[in-house]
Amino acid sequence: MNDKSHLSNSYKNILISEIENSKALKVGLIQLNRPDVLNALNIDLMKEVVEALETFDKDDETGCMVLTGNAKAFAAGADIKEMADATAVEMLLRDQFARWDKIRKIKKPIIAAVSGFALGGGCELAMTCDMIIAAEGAKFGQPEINLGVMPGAGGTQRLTKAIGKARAMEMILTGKMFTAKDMFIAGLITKVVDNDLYLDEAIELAKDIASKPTVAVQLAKEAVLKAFDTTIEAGLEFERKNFYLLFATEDKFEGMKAFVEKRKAEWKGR
Ligand code: DAK
Repeated sequence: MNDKSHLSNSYKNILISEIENSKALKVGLIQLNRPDVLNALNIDLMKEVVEALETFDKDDETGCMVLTGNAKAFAAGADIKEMADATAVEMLLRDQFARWDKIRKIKKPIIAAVSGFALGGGCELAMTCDMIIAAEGAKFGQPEINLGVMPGAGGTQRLTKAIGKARAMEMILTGKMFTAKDMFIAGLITKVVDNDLYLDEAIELAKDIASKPTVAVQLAKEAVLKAFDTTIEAGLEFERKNFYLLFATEDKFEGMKAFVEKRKAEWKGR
């Protein structure tokens, strides 16, 4: 599937581009673009993000995606103005979580490139990605408690699994912001880089991943994510099945043959 024609022209809250990658699949770049409100995640923006991710995911020419904001904010949370008057029933009927859940089904890796604020739903959105590259000035937090609510898009679960109970409790119960370095030490972040390098580094990482054999990348991602919601026994079974499955790909034969023949592998993506 190569039809991305509707991607660039119709969006109002995000910017989309494709980054060429010499001799490898491209990188799909999605930039949150509501700078006046620090990229607050309203319903329309999330709809566009999910649609763009799904389109890149289905596109044969794309190997990896990068999700970013701008220097001041990755995203300062869900749009508070959109939720301020909402009742429980209205929130339930909006069923926004169904859209967030779709991000979990994306097969290709997604890298969050974070600068500035990643708060509340913004921190949760970064955590739905597979890796986070952060500018050293980035600030992470789950400040929902200060609004009389609590994280609702995975914060209590993903954060706790990533950084452990003690630190997750502190973040969620105090609503305080933490630096990129704090979060790196805690294990939430892949790498902290200079403020002006966060996007370049994320794109370089994405290009590297996009140059790997596609099916192996997708099955490996799936197996790592499985570790979040299963026992070690069931997880090992799952890993083993994906491992066997890769022996059915042409890229497995090419990869091992290339090693034996001391040459670079030429991936076919199947
Ligand atoms: N929502 C709406 N507008 C926001 C916003 C937000 N989360 N964050 C900032 N803005 C707006 C401000 O209102 C302001 O707009 P104007 O007044 O100029 O019209 C503009 O962005 C600039 O913000 P500030 O003037 O406040 O900028 P500062 O640099 O002084 O402060 C700040 C930056 C990040 C410290 C501050 O803006 C702030 O505290 N923002 C709120 C952070 C926050 O509480 N975030 C958590 C929101 S609750 C769900 C999924 C997820 C969630 C809920 C449901 N479903 C799927 C159903 C998640 C919930 C949350 O994230």
